[in-house]
Amino acid sequence: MLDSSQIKEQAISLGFHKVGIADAQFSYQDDATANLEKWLALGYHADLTWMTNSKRGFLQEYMPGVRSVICLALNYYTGHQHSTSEGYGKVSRYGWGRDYHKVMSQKLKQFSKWLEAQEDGIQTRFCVDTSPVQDKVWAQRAGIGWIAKNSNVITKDYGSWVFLGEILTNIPLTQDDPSTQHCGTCTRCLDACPTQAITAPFIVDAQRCIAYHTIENREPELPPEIAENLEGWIAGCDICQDVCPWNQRFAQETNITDFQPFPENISPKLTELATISDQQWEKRFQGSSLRRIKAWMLRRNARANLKIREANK
Ligand code: B12
Ligand code: SF4
Ligand code: SF4
Repeated sequence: MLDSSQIKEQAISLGFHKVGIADAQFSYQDDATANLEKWLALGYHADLTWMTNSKRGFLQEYMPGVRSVICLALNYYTGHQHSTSEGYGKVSRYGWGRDYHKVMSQKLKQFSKWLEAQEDGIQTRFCVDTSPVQDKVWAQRAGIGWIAKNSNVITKDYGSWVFLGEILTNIPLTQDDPSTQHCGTCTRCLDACPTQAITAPFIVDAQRCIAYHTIENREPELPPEIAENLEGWIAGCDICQDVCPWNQRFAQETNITDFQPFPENISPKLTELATISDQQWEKRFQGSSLRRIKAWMLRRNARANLKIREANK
């Protein structure tokens, strides 16, 4: 039988920064499924209707016969800092470099092929972000890190600057111990969130979150209570991670060159983005995860920042 340690060695040799294994049986109705249902009932998913896919709480529905979940993480921290200069916008770190879905999928695909070649009958399915799978919940169960009060998974080696993915497989494997929680009495992220989107420890309401509004909101204008509190963000928001003591102490520069920022993404000029044409956008964001923010949304986000800065002068 294939050994878990062989699998972990292969993951590290493919360039993953962390790997852990969870037993897929965890997916039967438990706290995480119940929490997801409560979160959805409160409407905290805003317009993200794909979050209601019933498979998300039941892994067996997504991959019948799944026995193990191999969880993987890629460190994306690059050491650059967000601009605080007047007239410049802020892009969250996840969006600085090449699209992480592409970078991680490529590695996951290679890993799956290797795994399937080890023994007859091994089946795999890989996921990163877009599948109806709770990436953070599985990462916590596999010992990668804990779901923190800001709702991100924090690792002891890299802080929360990690992207998460999984390989689901039909083979039984030795599982790791789940991570324990290390937020303690800290509340820095809750206190720092400018829109009070962390409604209680561990719970984020997307309707109040700047990341949701700058990336996912498809309305022509942002709600006033969000627009007034953008603080320069035009693509995502890193505030609740930047203030986290774990990130301040344990972030490490990544060795993945694809995650180094496209130079124009670190401190984009707000007036440039407010008038960016569809053609300019097409050229500028090739291969970037910021493509999810269409040209008109980027113009909207930049204009909202300029408007509030003008009003506050
Ligand atoms: C929907 C989504 C969003 C939404 C909602 C955020 C959220 N916290 O759910 C929005 C658009 C706002 C968002 C923003 C961001 N996202 Co996002 N997002 C997701 C997605 C697709 C699903 C997350 C999910 O399942 N949410 C549902 C809730 C219920 O789950 P949860 O937050 O894990 O909550 C758990 C507990 O906290 C608790 N709990 C939660 N609600 C409740 C309610 C009650 C009553 C109780 C008792 C308990 C409880 O139970 C849950 C399970 O046990 C995942 C990818 C994936 N497929 O998993 C990426 C993902 C979470 N996002 C990611 C990132 C990077 C971000 C941003 C940092 C991007 C940015 N810089 O702008 C921000 C962070 C905002 C924040 N503080 O959470 C990464 C996180 C990596 C990491 N280290 O954790 C993920 C994992 C993508 C990836 N594959 O790497 N995201
Ligand atoms: S990403 Fe920004 S708006 Fe969303 S919870 Fe964190 S600090 Fe609040
Ligand atoms: S800022 Fe404090 S409470 Fe928030 S995630 Fe970090 S350690 Fe946890």
